[in-house]
Amino acid sequence: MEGEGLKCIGSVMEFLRFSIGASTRIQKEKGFAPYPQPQKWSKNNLGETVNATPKQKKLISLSQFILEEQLKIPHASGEFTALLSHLVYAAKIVGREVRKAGLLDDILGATEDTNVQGETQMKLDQYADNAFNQSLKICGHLCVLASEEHEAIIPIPNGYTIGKYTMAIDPLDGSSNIDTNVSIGTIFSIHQRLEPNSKEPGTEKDLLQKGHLQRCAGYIIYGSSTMLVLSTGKGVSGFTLDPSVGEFLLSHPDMKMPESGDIYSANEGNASYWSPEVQAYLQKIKSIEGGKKPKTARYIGSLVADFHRNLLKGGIFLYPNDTKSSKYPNGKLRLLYEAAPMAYIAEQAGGMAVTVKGERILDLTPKELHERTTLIIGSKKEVEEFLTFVPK
Ligand code: AHM
Ligand code: MG
Repeated sequence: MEGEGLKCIGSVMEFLRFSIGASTRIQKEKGFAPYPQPQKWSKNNLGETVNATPKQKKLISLSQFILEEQLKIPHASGEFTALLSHLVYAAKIVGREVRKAGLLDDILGATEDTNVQGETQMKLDQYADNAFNQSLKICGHLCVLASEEHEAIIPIPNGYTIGKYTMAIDPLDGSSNIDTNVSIGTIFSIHQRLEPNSKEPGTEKDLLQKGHLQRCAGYIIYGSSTMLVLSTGKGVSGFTLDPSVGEFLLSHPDMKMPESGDIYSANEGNASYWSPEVQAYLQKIKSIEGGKKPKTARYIGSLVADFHRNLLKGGIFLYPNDTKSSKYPNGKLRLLYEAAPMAYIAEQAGGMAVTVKGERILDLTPKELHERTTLIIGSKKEVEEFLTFVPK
């Protein structure tokens, strides 16, 4: 028995020796080695000997990035940095649920509730709304909160610190795509309250400020990876969630939207209900007259995903008003927590965002929390071309 055991250990050792030897041979043949290689040295243009081993990309986490940004602002209190970390915490929780949605019984599908706009609430809509609310309203840095899912403002609960910022949020944008594993997102907009030193609860007035006064705006896209794109008014940065460390890492520094682009995104099923000007514009960009190349249509139906693609590739997104239903005489998208934050990102990345009448989105003052607007947003040259169709 003992002899058998030893024989068995012997063959395992032999097998391991063979496998390691074989894998080392294969790796050598393929040009890479199983163990760290000795450092390579070369001469730089000053004739000095330097380490020529390829550098690992410097990975900056969102927290490091925000802290470094904060250091550039004299007397910054760190309040804003802390606020973002509460937002990001909730985003990670929502991202985690979105990732495993198909595996859970109680997360996909519609609830029996409708939101303030009479739209059916999906279970994941409600889940995301709760996650952001729970994390944000007690974080001590907000004086008031607004969400697409709540008719009225969400006050800070009694006993919790009242901060100097306001936040308006669409917890889960692109609801119609939730059940079909298509990219969805979260959009947020942060303003400083009107009286920054006040310790009184914030009001609706604090929220209803022009888009260009936003202190920060951004979105999280739950796509093939989870990404956070934000701007604090000094350009746009994109962070990708590394699930292995649970951190958003700077993957897209200083994002710029191409000046022009070949993509147009609109729900063209509504085209017959659009104004003659919008129809004429669409005709023009699809025209092949004089050998012109028509633009390419790409429409996901999640603003975050449609916008994100256009931010990277260049193009134009249109959600004009239509006469299809009396529900949306001024367009479907909400000014405060959809159009304005996206417009802020677009402009910070070099793009533009206007209404069908040609007004700059960031100049509009929302009159109510859930006010709707038309939205034409994208690469500068594309939006400028659209503007040539707007009646003077
Ligand atoms: P939601 O906030 O209820 O999800 O609605 C907003 C969404 C946007 O993400 C998207 O651009 C638009 O509605 C799509 O609308 P439609 O289905 O009419 O094309
Ligand atoms: Mg939405």
